[in-house]
Amino acid sequence: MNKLIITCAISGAEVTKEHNPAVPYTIDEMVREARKAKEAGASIIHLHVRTDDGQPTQDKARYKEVIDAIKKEVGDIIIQPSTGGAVGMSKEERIDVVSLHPEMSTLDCGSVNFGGDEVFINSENDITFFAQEIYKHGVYPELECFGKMHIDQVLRLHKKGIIKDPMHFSFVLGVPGGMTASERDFLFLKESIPTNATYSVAGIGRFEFPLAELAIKHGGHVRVGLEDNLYIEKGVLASSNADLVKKVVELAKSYNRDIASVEDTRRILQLGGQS
Ligand code: KMH
Ligand code: ZN
Repeated sequence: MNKLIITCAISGAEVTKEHNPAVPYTIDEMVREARKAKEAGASIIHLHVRTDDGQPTQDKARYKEVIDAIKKEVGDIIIQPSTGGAVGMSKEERIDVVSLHPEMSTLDCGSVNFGGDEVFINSENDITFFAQEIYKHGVYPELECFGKMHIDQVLRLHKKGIIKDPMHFSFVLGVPGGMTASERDFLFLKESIPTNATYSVAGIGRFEFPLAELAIKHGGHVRVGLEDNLYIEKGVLASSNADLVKKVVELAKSYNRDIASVEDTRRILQLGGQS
């Protein structure tokens, strides 16, 4: 089977140290978590930044400081800043980071309820705006889909030439208010994307490892991290992002899947190869 790409979502915008003390806020903490995740097997770091007291921010200068520090201290690793930010941020605020020309970024492909009154808004015009800015800056988007209708949205924008090949999807499942993460859901999404596209999965909370296992079994790729899940097993907090990555590496071994290096990941995703 093809090698397994592991993305680690080290920080997120919603989880805090009150949820799990390992959630990184400061630059040193971000570097620590990125380094340990890479050593454990991650080749992509999905990144949200925070102020030192933990507030989510899309401040470009903060992103630059964190990205530069990770590159200096961790070495070669693909950094994928979020253009999702936190619920309620403006699209101008969210997109600013792509002018730093990161190798990848996320592109959120539709709106989704986040529980209670929270709605993560991505209208069709927003997605078009984000896609145009992302490609203009030579960045490779990971297409975040919280359900089947977001895949349909991607395919419509692909037809119009707004979203380009190669397409790499991320199925983010198990968000309260989004699509669940059963095997049936997973297979439905996997079969809904073009055969020449790649995909990764991100299971939220208790869905993280069951969904990872499905992707490993079916030749897909996996994202784990404290952004998505705080626990290494029921009731036991992960002591770092690396714990979660290591658990995926063990699962991959049981399915005879080797782990993709940073260079393997660039090749598999055709990074830098947008048409
Ligand atoms: N924090 C969520 C509102 C992304 O990174 O692109 C959005 C999110 C998706 O996490
Ligand atoms: Zn994110």
